Amino acid sequence: MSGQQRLATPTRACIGLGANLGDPVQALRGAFGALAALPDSRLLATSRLYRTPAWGRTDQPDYVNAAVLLETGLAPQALLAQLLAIERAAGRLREGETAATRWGPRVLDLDLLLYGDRTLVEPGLRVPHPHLHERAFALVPLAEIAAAEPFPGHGSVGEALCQVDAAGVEAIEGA
Ligand code: A4P
Ligand code: MG
Repeated sequence: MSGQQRLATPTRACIGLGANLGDPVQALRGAFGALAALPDSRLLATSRLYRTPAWGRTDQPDYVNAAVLLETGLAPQALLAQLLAIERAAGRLREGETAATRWGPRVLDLDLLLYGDRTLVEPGLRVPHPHLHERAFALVPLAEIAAAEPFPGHGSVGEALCQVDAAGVEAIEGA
């Protein structure tokens, strides 16, 4: 990891992790390691792992979700490319490669939830993540490590969490 590295313009970025196929706990632990090894970046905090009911499409297994807070010198698109590469390395098959469906089951999903206090609408990238404000499975782990982070349009992460129903989102003991 690049703990000693000095970043020219570091930004605090929040990443959401999710999995509900294969061995989700192992997939998320592996992803923590991969995120800690990102170039020009430093891992500031990792949340506990949470078991969460499937959101969006409920005809699929429960998910395991978590969140990470990074300090990074990577630009948003470069960071997203790194996240997609980690997903691919974990065996994530994207649409066009399989019958993966929107909000369908996956071995590893990494979402760029927040990038500092920036709002971005670019091809293939929207920040804050467009569904973050309505997803307890993302907000509960994120608030554990980054409650005070700004969430454009919603105050802070902690304030956004107060607006959702977090029933069924439970930390996994010992994970
Ligand atoms: N993309 C745009 N903005 C972003 C961003 N901020 N972060 C683009 C990450 N990706 C972003 O991603 C499709 C494309 O979105 C990417 O290639 C990237 O260019 P995807 O992961 O295949 O997304 P999707 O399934 O088509 O839809 P969506 O809404 O993006 O899926 P999510 O948000 O990944 O949600 N229930 C529980 N309990 N826990 C979960 O983790 N996850 C999902 C999938 C559904 N239900 C869930 C969970
Ligand atoms: Mg995703």
